[in-house]
Amino acid sequence: MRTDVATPVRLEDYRPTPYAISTVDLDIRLAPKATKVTARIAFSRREDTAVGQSLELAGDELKLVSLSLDGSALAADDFEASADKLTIHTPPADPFVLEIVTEIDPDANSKLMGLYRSSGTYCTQCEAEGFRRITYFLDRPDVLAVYTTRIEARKSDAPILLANGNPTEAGDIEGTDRHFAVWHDPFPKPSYLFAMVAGDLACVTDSYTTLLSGREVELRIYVEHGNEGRCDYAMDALKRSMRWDEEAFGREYDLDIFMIVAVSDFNMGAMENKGLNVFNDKYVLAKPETATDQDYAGIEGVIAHEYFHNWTGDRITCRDWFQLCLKEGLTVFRDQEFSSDMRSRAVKRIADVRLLQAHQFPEDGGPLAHPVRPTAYRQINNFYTATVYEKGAEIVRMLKTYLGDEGFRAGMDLYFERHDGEAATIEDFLKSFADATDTDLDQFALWYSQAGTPTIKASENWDEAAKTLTIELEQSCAPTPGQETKQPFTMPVRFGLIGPNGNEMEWSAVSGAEVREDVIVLTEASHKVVFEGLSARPVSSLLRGFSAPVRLDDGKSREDLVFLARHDNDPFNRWQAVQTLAMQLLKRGAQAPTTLASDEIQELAALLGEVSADENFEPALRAQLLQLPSEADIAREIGTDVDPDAIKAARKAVEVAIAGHCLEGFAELYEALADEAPYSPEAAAAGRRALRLVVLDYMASIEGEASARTFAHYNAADNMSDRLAALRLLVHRADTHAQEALEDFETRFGKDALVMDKWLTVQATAPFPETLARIRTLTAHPTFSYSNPNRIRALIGAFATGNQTQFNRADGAGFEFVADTVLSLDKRNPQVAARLLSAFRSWRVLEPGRRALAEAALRRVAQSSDLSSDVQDIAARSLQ
Ligand code: B3K
Ligand code: ZN
Repeated sequence: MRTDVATPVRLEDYRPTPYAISTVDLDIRLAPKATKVTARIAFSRREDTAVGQSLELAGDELKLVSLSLDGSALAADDFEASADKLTIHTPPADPFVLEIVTEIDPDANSKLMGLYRSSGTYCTQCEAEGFRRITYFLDRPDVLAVYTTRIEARKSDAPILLANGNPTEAGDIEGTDRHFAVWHDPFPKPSYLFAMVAGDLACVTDSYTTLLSGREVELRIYVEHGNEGRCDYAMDALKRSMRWDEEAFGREYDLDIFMIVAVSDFNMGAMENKGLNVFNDKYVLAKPETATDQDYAGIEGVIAHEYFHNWTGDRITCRDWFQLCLKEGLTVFRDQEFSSDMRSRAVKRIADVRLLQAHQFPEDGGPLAHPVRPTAYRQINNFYTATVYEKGAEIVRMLKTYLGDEGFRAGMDLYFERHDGEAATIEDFLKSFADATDTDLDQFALWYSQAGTPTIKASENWDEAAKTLTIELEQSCAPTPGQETKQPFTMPVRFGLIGPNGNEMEWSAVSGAEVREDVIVLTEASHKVVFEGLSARPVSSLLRGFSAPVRLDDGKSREDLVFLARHDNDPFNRWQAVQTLAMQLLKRGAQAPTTLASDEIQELAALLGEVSADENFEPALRAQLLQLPSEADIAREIGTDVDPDAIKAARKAVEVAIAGHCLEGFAELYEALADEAPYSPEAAAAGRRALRLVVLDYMASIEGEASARTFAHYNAADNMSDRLAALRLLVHRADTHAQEALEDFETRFGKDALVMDKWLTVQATAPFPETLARIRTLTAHPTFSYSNPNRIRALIGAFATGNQTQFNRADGAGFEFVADTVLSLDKRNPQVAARLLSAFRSWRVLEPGRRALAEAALRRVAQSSDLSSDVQDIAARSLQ
């Protein structure tokens, strides 16, 4: 085991830096292997800093070329420099300028942090700690400064030179083949928001005039030459985002220009650098033949997310990395709301909850659980998690549910007013809401500090004589690493009571908890909420819209669930009722297959048949209602001694039975939904396609039904949603046409790496023992490369997170393969390696044989020498 484990950074140790920085002037002379960076940094001693206190600047793999202070070179004993630190022993008492010259090698930067090259384009990624790979700096989010950036490069290498802010100067350097550009960003920002890009890129332009003050903003999207025709949707999404932020939050854009650059090698989705967002090209490029409806929705969401960071992240940033959810949870909430307004709110909510349950619940229930605002970390890169992002967004949503629309808006307005231009904390955020609405949010704040998914256990008692309904609601939360006991949370439970005729019921009085309109506010471990004056026994609908990120165990009878599935006017809870009915069957099918009675399956099938044909629901919602819980969902619900093969068999049996029961209706629906109109990515058309594909999926589960129709669907497709869905069905059902379709796909799209990622994923997620060997073969395919994060995620990431039976193979070969990949990848790109290793996060829920094999693979990783702190941290915490 590694012994030089990094000491953790702790929230309680936070102190401001002894020196502040007012301005940073960068002069970057680009060359592929030896880029020279001159940083002139203006420091000033803070009032309470003793004169002469040393100044420590962070570095990472840096080479210092020269150093001077106020224009004079420093004597050798005035400072100490290593690759990861520069110390100035006794800085002056008065403000001073330090000029640091470093030399860096963008070509050798395989970590994709700091300045690197992607397909020849120079680009940067500085969040969280990448700026220190460019120059020595106080590289932390609470040091805000005004940046001016001059970039110089050979014209032929990099005709385009970009940085944050507005362009101020550009020109040729006479007598040379070089040119330069200067950019000035007037908004003080932390170093993690610094960015520069240089390369030979194509540019798509547009403009946006702000609603609030009529300012014209130039919009530019930069892509590799040849991709100009794939930017329309991203540009449209950007303009819609800019408008929506003005309308929904009163936030206007602030620079003269907003730029997006799409690069092909990127560790995550995108980055919100001030005025110069850098994107993984997957979230920019789209045309119907190459992008699925899900891709379009992803582009819309990520473009919006990064744009919204301009206010929640850039104008108001985080005091320290513990406050990451301050910008991420809030910005996810904002992008979710944007997409809800652009598309169907109900469908978006279901999709978001599905995502939360699929990614955040397992994290919160396993060894990697951590509070939304953690209190210690060894490697901050490992805290860009579903908990910080998705649960962080749920907390903001709860705040809105609890305080109401007006109270929420008043709190947001006060937050922007008070903290614009600052590096803030969760306390600052909550205080804005508390002050704006005169509400005590101390108990609510526990959502940020207590990890784990709470459970609400609900039980009901109907008193026919008194006509009262008593709902007992008990909350609890299981221990998580470092947190044995939990205090009760404030939980807003949105609800309704549904009468026998399907209508909402009124009551004359309610007691036992605070009830704000249709929200019961839980504050104690247990409440007995009594509704009086009801005309008949209602069926309760609790946690409407998933109003709190909890597990609800309300023990509803099958009869009541079927009633809710038919009558609840909350679309989310309708979906939830169907899911619960299906989950009960699937769980039992996996654990005790012989107890599954066919009449139970028939009941579910009848309900789904009814739902699929109900014209009152939009097609996208019907598609969600028809989709059975995934194998991973079932594993999560079972929670112990999980056998993925048994789950797969049970799911398949239920699916086939439903398909058999509904075959005629499904076939009719499939025909009726065929779209004659040309492809449109807009929500209504996407919804029809989604429903048609769910129905095709069911039909394809029946032996003999599948083949011809699915292959015809593949061949007739005029868009990627249809083509890819059909390809997946053929491959995942080992259809006779599978190989032919795979070859056809490769012939059509072999040169388009983003599309070939889909081809890799389809093969990596095929539920067969041969899959592992195929993946090994595919690692040698020309489209695959260990240096590109998208390729790794598409092939190996998809296998580890999306192939339940094969990653968790009973012989342990899946675990060994992923462990081997993590170890070799760690040397090249630790962030991507650590992310891949977190696929082991639920290893403890497996049955004993698989559990032992997963543990052995994890231990082998943990005990390897020369691990990055990223991988070391995930391995150690996974085993705790
Ligand atoms: N803020 C970036 C994520 C940076 C991740 C650094 N390891 C993208 C986003 O959430 O918008
Ligand atoms: Zn973000």
